[in-house]
Amino acid sequence: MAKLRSAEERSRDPAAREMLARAAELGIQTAFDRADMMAACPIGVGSSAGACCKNCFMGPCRLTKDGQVGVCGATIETIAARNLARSIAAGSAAHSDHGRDLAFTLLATADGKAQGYEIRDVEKLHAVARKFGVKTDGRSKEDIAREVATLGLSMFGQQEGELMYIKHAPRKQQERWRRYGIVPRGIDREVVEVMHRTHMGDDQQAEHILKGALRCAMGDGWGGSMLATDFSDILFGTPRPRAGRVNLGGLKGDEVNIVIHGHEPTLSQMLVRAVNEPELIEYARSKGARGINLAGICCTSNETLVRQGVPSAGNFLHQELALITGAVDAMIVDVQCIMQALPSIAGRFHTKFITTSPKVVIEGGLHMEFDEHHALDQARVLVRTAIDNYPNRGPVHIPDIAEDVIPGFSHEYINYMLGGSYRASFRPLNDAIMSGRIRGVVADVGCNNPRTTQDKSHEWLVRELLGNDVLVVQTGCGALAAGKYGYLLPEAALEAAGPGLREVCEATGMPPVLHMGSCVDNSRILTVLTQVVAEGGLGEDISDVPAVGMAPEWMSEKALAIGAYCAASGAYVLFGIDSPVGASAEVTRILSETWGQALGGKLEFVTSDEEMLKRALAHIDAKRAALNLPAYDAGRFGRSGDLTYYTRMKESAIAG
Ligand code: SF4
Ligand code: MSK
Repeated sequence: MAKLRSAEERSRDPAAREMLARAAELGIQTAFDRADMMAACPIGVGSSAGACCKNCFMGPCRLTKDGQVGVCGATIETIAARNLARSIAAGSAAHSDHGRDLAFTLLATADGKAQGYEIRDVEKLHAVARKFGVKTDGRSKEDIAREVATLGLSMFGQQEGELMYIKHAPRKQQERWRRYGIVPRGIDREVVEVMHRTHMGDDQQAEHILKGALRCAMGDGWGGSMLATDFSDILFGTPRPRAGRVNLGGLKGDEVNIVIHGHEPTLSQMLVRAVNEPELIEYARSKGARGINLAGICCTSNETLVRQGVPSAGNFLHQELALITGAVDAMIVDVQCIMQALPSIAGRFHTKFITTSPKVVIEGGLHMEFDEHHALDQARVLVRTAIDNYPNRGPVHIPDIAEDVIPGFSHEYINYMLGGSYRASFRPLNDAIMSGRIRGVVADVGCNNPRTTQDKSHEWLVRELLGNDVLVVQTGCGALAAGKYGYLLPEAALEAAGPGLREVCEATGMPPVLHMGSCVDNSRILTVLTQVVAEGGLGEDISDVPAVGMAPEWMSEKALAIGAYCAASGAYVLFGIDSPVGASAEVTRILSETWGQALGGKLEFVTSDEEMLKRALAHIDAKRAALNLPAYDAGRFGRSGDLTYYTRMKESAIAG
């Protein structure tokens, strides 16, 4: 019988531990239980395992012995590379399809056919239009948006040439991409080509297969995801810092709780509007509730947290726990990261579990299909459904645990924040890195995974990085994890940051960890790095910058797509948990050495947090040395600002 872990072993989060105890009391199984009871299939994970191919029906072929090949003769290198490539293609498809839907919504909005939507950020529309080469002078915002949306949509079906975002990357990196043959021609084309190349009897050389995967991932990072971020900002506003709260304590015992979960901001933005309508608030009161409380899970949560400060009920592994509070009157889901276990847990309570995407129907859920042409009316119906369900609530158990957060650091806001309105620029950030006040930058992103302790790696790595004067930027469930432990507040700099980083945070008032948005918003990190390079002093391309990306608790194929496009863009990327290509030393070598030589970036899988930290800091220090920057020395800083003032006061008081 499998050993079940204790609540402490399952999660770092006290709210999750409390809810796991509640789940046990109620006899409800969660992903944490299922992960304990179902050992991960050893074929295909880790260096001591093997590889499994099921790409044709002569198999499935399990390769577990040295030199063994599949029925068709496929080697372990081919199989490991093909499996990774297919995952990257699936992840790229998910992000990019999200972008496509936003392009359709922008087009419908420009045509006046998307009820409730408007072009909120005209400045961003103009910025994107300039990038796309669309004229803006003398034209209405609708006219510009129509052309921008049409061009955006054309990127999906583009067959030849280069995606237009490519030319906005650092020039040297563009040249590397062209030399290595990984510039995406069209978003959909690259996904299709990976699926073709990995079909039985096609591409059978590991490096070549992986080149196709990189090209596909590039179509995500510098295509679908970037477009999703840009178009979301145009429609819903570019994020800027605002107050919010993260964790299950954001649910309210005496209000109608509606939890939105998934990834797309389209419907959730209309729900934000509907829950604030006086008539619906009055209707909720008529049912005995004090009001309506909207809260999020996963990246739909990130989208509304960074734009409107809508509370987040938590990250990926909180989706079941939120339902177990018994306080959720409706959980409304769109796409991605939605566990099939949810309808049956909802069924244990009064909760209505509602699917809304034409692409996602889940057995046992109520399907109310979303159509952006009638979005506001649909949002109102959904809110009414939740309100009508409020009187059916049974006993509730909500942990009294939630942390204040300040999220919303778009690259536009970082630019403004550092330079101020007189001199908006990345210069202060570059200067802080060059002087060594900031040792480097780490992007800690990605999921939770029930095979490890929830949030433990995110929390430990963020704490250690801050203590080492590393500025941390975050997206996705990693950002929500940091929020739960107080790192998304300016005060965290006083408690956790090293002396140099603390000085920078004190001077600007920024938190030492910047929450930049959802999973598709990893494209914002590419933009920040591009602007850092353009600002000067930190090299000629992203690979020169003392920066690292990491996903210590990853689980989704989208994470692999992100890791691949970041590595292609020149970043050193570290993934935790275990390696999906560990069976092939050759594929492991290609991701690190071959990509490193060709692109300046690499992808490595490590199983220990300590090793991840060690490699990240070593990389940052090596990049500093290559740029002839002063070696990192924590002792040089902390002699200015409030801290020094108080330290000197204290020292002089001691000296008498
Ligand atoms: Fe086996 Fe080759 Fe078919 Fe894969 S493609 S299942 S290795 S026979
Ligand atoms: S939601 S992809 S669990 S980060 Fe973007 Fe979280 Fe990973 Fe889904």
